[in-house]
Amino acid sequence: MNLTAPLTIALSKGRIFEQTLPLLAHAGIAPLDDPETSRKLILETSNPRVKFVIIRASDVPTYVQYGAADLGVAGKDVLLEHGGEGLYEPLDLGIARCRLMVAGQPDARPPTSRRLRIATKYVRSAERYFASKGQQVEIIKLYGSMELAPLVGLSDLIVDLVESGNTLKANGLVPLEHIADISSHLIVNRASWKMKHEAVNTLLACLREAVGERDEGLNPDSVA
Ligand code: PRT
Ligand code: MG
Repeated sequence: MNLTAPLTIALSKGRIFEQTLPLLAHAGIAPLDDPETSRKLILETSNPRVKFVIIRASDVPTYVQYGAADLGVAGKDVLLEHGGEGLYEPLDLGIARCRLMVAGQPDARPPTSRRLRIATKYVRSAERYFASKGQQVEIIKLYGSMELAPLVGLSDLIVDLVESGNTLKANGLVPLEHIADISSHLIVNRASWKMKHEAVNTLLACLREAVGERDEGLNPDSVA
């Protein structure tokens, strides 16, 4: 793929990196190092005009917002918390799928003398969700292991991502309410979108095609 400008793409290690690679491969872009074994935070790729920066999943929108990366891949959960300022979200990559849910103990009764306590990393999404139901709640911000909170009496409920449901089950919790379906999106810095429009568009078109072909392969009607 011939690009008219250099592009920096922000990615996080783990599932987003692994599931974005096949899509980038469609554009002929492959990393020259494996981020799981290399300590490098900037990775060169098979396209000399493209490099990856490897950062925490929740930092991806910030890097792209400030133009430290032209593009990035971020979960909708992370984008909802970030707010999306300075970003375009032109393509749902349909990867790293899960659901944002309310969960709790199966037998828990709501408190009578205080507001419901919700432990979560997803403060904005949780606030918005309970406000939309007209429910006054107390949100307790955590950075991880939300499943523990109801077990030790820190909160009544949690708001967390659920994929297989195994993590909830292992901790005696059940999914209670569905807030949103989550997948990862391609995000683009607004200035890069204008200044590097041709290069960004070339890559975007290629990724859109890769997503389309993958989803066609998933559609049983398309099987000859
Ligand atoms: O780990 P770190 O704090 O660095 O960041 P992160 O957890 O945000 O990054 P990462 O790589 O774990 O997740 C990146 C993105 O993947 C998230 O922002 C989501 O959009 C998406 N994703 C998809 C998930 C899951 N599935 C998922 N299952 N992110 C996290 N989980 C966790 C979930 O929080 C829970 O603890 O897995 C557990 C539930 O999984 P099940 O299968 O037991 O239900
Ligand atoms: Mg994680």
